[in-house]
Amino acid sequence: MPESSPLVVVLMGSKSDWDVMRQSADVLANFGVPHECRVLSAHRTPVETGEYISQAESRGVEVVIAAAGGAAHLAGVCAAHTLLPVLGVPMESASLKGMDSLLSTVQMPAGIPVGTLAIGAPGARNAALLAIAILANKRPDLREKIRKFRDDQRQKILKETLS
Ligand code: RP5
Repeated sequence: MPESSPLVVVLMGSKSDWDVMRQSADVLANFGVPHECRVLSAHRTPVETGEYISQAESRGVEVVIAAAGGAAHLAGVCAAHTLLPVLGVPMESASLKGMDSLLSTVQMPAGIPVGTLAIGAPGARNAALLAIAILANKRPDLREKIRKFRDDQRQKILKETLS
């Protein structure tokens, strides 16, 4: 996967988020979408986060995925620094099971939207699928891949047997 011209960036507040967020990367890779994964924190690297996200559009990036846990401000800070669509993934936290992350990510003030996905792994996978759906608006090949993905998923469910 070429890392030089990513269409999607997958950011996370800590390397401790990577076990979950690699699922976003895996989905993007399966669809053949060039992407870049980085650890950047709204709190621990605020200046670098602002610089990185401010330059994303000029690098050809079209969608930002941002995951964080606890006082999860990364997606909101990214949205404040770019006109690109930002998809937020709340990470499950030890103390509050991700409810803190969910509320911190979803409760954006009107005017600066973050499209917030589910807590944890389902959110990681769906953020990638939603990013792909956004890209697919102008890429018929990607739309066909989504159609095949949905059909494969449907067939798998229909073939399930219970013993
Ligand atoms: C957030 O704090 C990260 O996104 C992570 O989910 C959480 C804990 O980070 P670590 O203390 O594990 O680095 O910024």
